[in-house]
This record gives sequence, structure tokens and C-alpha cells, in this order.
Amino acid sequence: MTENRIPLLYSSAHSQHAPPVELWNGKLVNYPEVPRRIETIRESLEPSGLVDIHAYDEVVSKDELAIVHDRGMLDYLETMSSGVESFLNDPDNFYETGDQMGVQEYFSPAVFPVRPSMMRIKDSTGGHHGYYCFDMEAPIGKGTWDAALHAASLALKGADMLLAGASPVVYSLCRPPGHHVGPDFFGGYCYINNAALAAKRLTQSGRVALIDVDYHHGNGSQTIFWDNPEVLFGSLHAHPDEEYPFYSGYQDETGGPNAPGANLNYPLRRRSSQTAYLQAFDDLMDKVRAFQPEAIVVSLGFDTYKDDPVAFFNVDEEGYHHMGQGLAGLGLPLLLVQEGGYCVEALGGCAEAVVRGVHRT
Ligand code: Q9C
Ligand code: ZN
Repeated sequence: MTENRIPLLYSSAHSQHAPPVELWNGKLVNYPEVPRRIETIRESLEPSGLVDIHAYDEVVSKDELAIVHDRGMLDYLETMSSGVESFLNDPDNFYETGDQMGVQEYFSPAVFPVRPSMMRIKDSTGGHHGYYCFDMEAPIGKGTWDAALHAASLALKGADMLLAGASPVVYSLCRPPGHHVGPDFFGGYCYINNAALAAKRLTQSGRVALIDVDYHHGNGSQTIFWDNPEVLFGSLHAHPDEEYPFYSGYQDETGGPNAPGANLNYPLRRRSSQTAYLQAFDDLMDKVRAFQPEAIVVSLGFDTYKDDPVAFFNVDEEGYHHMGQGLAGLGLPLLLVQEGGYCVEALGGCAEAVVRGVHRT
């Protein structure tokens, strides 16, 4: 039944990035975006006979990232990551009360520019980190840049494999995730927008649909493609009145003047049923077909799972299987790009359900 195995692009480089904690609503909590997430998906898919694991460790250049990202942000990420140890050890950056929480090897900004009076442009490293980073959920450690660069490279490699006709479906096992990263802002466990890079590269072959099924709104991807008529951005996510990232994801955000209707948001209330979710998904599939794309990229988050610890939807393995079938039913080159999903023990089953659905049996 599985004569055509799906290439699963993987790199172990992600494990260099492992922030222990984050500050959320004033509480220090365990960081949910852990290396185990990727390893458990790989370990579950490996014996399934559904995928071929491609260990891939080449990295793209910053030029290739600059097709969707601002150079200043990329330079900031690289510089901050490589210099983080000296930053954290420099007494000029901390008060005499010191580091009371024990050894902390990751940096997060604590001051953000809000509204015009705080908008004076700062674009060099040091003292004003809130310029590029928009929240406290993307700590930077010494392995962060390399991990993010490898994740971006897996996504771009996946796009290249589709362009070359190497396989009709590719699954890029990216970590850290990417969909919260815009042209010049990052946050939400994300540093480089892997899926947006792939979608942008795939526009070489024509129109592309970027379908975002992570629980959180893909504010970065929306911003990147806002005024681009070549890319349909369609997203199902928790309603911004109730959920992170709070400031985007409403239904009336439909695209810029050059791309009217090319941005489709489906905000759903917390605790929506799986039936409601899949109805919205099927509706989005109809809209994708009407757009007549040449290729599909999926920002594949499993934080919609019924038992996810940081989210409140009710999708189960059957739902993911249905989504896989719906995506395959589009009959187009398909790139799956891993985004969120924090119920570690369920991730393998979620991924396998999607992959089984995608497989034309
Ligand atoms: N600490 C992605 O799923 N915040 N990003 C939850 C619990 C979620 C999620 C609060 C932040 C971003 C890729
Ligand atoms: Zn998410």
C-alpha cells in the first residue's frame, strides 16, 4: 500500500537549541518547544514504512533567507546567538542582584517598542533587542542560530525536491518552528520562517497556497505574503480575541491592495469541536482549489491536538488523517513543514495519521 515512501527531511542540528524555561504571564514555566518533539516524530515514522528518512545537513546562505527576511534581523539573530555567552556574563547587562534563577544560557528581551512614541528605529545589536523580537517566547542561546538555519534549510531543500519532481510529497521535519516570523520580526518559539521560505521558492513554478493548520495564527507568514498575489495564505487557528498572538488572525484580514482575497483567516473559538474544525478545513480546501495553485505548502502544527498542553482545540488522529486526505486530494506537489505541537507523547501518532492520509492508497 505504500510503494511510494515520502522523503522525511531531518537534521539533528535542532537539538543544540533547547531553552529550559520561558516567562509566560509573569510565571516561569517549562519551555514546551523541546527537542524530543522532533525525535519522537522521526522514531514513530521510521518503522512505519511510510517515509524514507533523509539526514540532510547542508545549510543555505543568508542570501537565500533574504528572499523573505530583513538582513538586519538575520544579522541580529546570528550575532546574538554567537555572542550570547559573553552577553550573559557581562556585568554591564545585569544588576547586582545578579542571576538569581541559576544558570541561564538563553537571552530574552524584556522591553518592547509599543505605539509611535517608542518606535524610534533601532537596528543594531545591543540594548534594544525588542526591535526584532516581539515577545518573551523566543530565547536565544548559542545553538539557536545554527538550529534555525538548519530548519530553514530543510524547508528549502523540500521545496527544491518538489521543483525537481523528485517526489510528489515531502515532509520537512523543521525545528525550531517558523510561522510567527515576519519579514523583520520574530517570536513565539520561531526564528526563521521555514514554510514561508519554501512557499516563496515554490513561486518559481507559479502560484502557491500556504495552508497553516497550527493552533496559533501564522502572523509572520500572513505579513510576508500580505500583498503578494502569487501566494494564497489560508490559516485555521484559535481566535485572536482569546489566543496568542492576539494582534492578528481576524477574518477581515484578507490581503493587501495588490492581493485582495489572497489572505484567508478562519479564527475558531477555544474548545471548538473537531467537526467544526474539519468543516472549516474542508471549506479552506475549496478556496485553495479555486485559487488554482501549482504547489501546496502546509504549516503543520499538532498543537490543535485534543490533549495539547498549551492549546484548546479537539483534533484527534482521525482528524489528522482526514486532513492528510484532503491535502492529497488537491493533487498537487505537497510540502509538509513541521510547526508546533507540544503533547510530545502524541506527536508520532499525529504525524503518522497525516502521512497515512496523504499516501494515495
Ligand atoms: N507558554 C508555535 O506553536 N504561547 N508557537 C503559549 C504557554 C504560545 C507558539 C503559552 C507561543 C507560540 C509555533
Ligand atoms: Zn502553535
